[in-house]
Amino acid sequence: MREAWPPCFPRERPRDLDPPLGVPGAFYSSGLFPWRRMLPCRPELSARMVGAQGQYFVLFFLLCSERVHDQGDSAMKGRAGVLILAGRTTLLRTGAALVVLAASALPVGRADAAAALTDVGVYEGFGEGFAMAMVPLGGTGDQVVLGGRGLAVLDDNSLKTHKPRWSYHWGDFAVRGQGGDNQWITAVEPLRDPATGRTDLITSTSENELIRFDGRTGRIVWRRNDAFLYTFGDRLSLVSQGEGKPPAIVGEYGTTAYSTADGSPLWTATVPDGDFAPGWVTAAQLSRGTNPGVVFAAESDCGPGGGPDCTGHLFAYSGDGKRLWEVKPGGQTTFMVTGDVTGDGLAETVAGDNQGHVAAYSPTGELLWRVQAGEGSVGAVAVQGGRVYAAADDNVVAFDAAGKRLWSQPMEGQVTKLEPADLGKGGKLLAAVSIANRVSRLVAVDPERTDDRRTWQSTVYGRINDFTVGTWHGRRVATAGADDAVVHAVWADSGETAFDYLGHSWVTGVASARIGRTDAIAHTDVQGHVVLSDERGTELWRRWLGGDDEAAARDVAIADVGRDEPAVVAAGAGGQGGGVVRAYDGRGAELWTGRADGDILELTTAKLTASGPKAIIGVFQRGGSSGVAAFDARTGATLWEHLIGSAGGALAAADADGDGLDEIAFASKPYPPDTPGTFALLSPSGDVRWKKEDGEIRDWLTVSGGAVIYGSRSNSGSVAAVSAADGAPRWRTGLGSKVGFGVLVPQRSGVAVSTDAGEVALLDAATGRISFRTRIVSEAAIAGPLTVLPQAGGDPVIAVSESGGRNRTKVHVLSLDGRVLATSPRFQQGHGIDVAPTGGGAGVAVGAGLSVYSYRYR
Ligand SMILES: [Ca+2]
Ligand SMILES: [Ca+2]
Repeated sequence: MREAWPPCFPRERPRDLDPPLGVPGAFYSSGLFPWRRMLPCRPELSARMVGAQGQYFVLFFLLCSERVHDQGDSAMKGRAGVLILAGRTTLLRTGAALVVLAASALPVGRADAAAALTDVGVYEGFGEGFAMAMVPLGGTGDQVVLGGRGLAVLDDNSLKTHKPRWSYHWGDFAVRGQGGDNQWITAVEPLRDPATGRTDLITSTSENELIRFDGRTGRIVWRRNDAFLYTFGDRLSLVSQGEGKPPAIVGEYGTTAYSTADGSPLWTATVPDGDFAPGWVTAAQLSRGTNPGVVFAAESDCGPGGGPDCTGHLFAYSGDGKRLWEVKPGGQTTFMVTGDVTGDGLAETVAGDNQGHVAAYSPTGELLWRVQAGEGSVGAVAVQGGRVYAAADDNVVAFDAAGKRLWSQPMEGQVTKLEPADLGKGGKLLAAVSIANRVSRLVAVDPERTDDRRTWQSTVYGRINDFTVGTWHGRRVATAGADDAVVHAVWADSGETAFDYLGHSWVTGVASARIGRTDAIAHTDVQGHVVLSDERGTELWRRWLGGDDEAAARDVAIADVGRDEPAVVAAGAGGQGGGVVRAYDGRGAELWTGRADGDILELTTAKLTASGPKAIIGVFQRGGSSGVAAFDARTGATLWEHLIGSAGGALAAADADGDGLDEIAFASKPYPPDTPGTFALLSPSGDVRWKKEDGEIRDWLTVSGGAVIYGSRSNSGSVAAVSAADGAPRWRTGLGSKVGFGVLVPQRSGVAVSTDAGEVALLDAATGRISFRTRIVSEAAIAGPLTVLPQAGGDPVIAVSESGGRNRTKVHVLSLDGRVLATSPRFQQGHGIDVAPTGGGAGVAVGAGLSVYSYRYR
């Protein structure tokens, strides 16, 4: 029983809120973010705005979480009073009286020691790849490091099972609210320790952390949480400290070098006097021997766009912290690299600016040359084999060591990353090119060719954040992390797909059934993926539901489609404003595809004919309208489709009049606000039996005993019932806060509901009388989606997930008389989105944030 996505998400979500990095600079010139002023023209600008990222993701999350509970509902107005949740204190205001209760004084259910919910497994999500590395970390085989919303080390087995070799999330933080799916690994740098022979990982994070992980086990060697480095897109450097000494760490926007041995600060560079902020930072071989240097770029605050008079500083330090030189390059630095241009073994500093210039400086800071690469901002610079390559105006331009222009290669879009790369026959340069919103390409360039120097291109439906080149099964491979939440690996010589790995994004729906000999869990995500896994989280198969870059999967059901075994039926946005519903067999083979005239938000099944399997029913939405579509379960053919409501929608199907066929209850939300929503009952043939339009917000529906029962957001949250015959009101029971989820409990002729006040209640379906009311959540979380687990030889139990935004959550199992029988051991990350019984009622699967967790109940 789940609420559909609200109208604002994601179809009507503003395009510039697309998560996370494929964002045009315009979004950042909105005045929200101070960082933009330092970075007016960088094409990879958004990738570098940690401050912006933080705010941005909060925004994104809020949109996402609306499915579970509307933000701003923390104060819940009602007829009887106002319940305000503020920290650990609850203010209960009734009439003129204000009663203050400590949260700990509220009754909270206690788990029964005889029963338990135990961890079975998790299908882990890591979100978008921000930082990629390929490095052997121990053990056998090649490995890929995925730095996203967490860290995953992937090997050959990971491609078969989806299980990382090891992984890290922030879930073990002691601070509530840091749930792990709103934090990012921003850079990954392998560190080989000659003393132990071990390769570890130095990582920076969006939480101002530097963390050193043991590469073999993932154990944290050390962590510091005050390293203010803004290194999105993998911009950390290691600086040699001389023979026998561990290297130092420097990273962009930082001026401090940290020890790789223990994370301690070693030295801090002084930014030039005036209103300058540090930006680019990179290690550089500026002198002979084992003590190289670090080059910093600092920019003045010139406001948006920079302007021709705006200038910054380039300045260099020795690796042990002594100031070497400083220059004012003119223009505002938009990219900087160091590398040997002249062939003498020492590094030149090459910087691009917002006026299209590229300048090269000697290891001692003298200007060698300054040339024009284009009219617009220089988006990327690379140094390789005595040449300088610069990206500007959608071209890559090559210069020789003296700054003479050699050639210009059109790239079809903005180059967001350009690096030297050993691609074998593929060439020597690899570029990420942004083609359109959510479409980019990985492009191999061979500088030695004479006509079109692009040897291959590989398209990604997302923005490429980072890429790296390494070896996989003895062959060169390029792996890219992108905001489609997939790690794309292509063979470096041909550009053909080597493999991909689903980093995974927001879970949107969970369903479960025994398919073949497996207790399988199907789930969908907001990027359009449909995944079948076992209870341990081992991936059996995954498919992409979508047909273009707008694809999103919203819901999944397991249904009888007239074959020997049930099918996985998933639905969502199919692109170009249309919706798609697709059935797969137990091995992932596509059985049929159905289409709807809008994004399909939610699925159920309904018996519409006397014989044959139940039809597949979906709520679909197009613009500000929504409706119901019925599909033949054998073929996917549309049986009927009615656009009858305003946006959004909730759905339930059951035989309300006792004739053996199912009626379909439908409710849409008042949208825009103050526009009436629709509440209707449809006959099996899709005709409207009755329909009313009012301002009541119905979060979920169910049908029982000739009544349509729903959770209402009005009257401070109530559960109400109307007659299925004519829609006439039957009963209404106030619960004092939003009743976000509800599920039928046929064994008690009741409906179990969960509330934003953290309660689970069971109401009689005929009268609305409350038979129990149990508080399960003692902190700021709310009670989330719930389901009924059948128990062999006895009453079923109710499983409910807490659902507290970024607060970490648990799963509870309650008896039908409201006793808490068991509580899950694991704190999940993020918010509970959907639950499904597994193993014939022996367990429960919970979609929460980026991951799907599985528990067994005994
Ligand atoms: Ca040189
Ligand atoms: Ca009926």
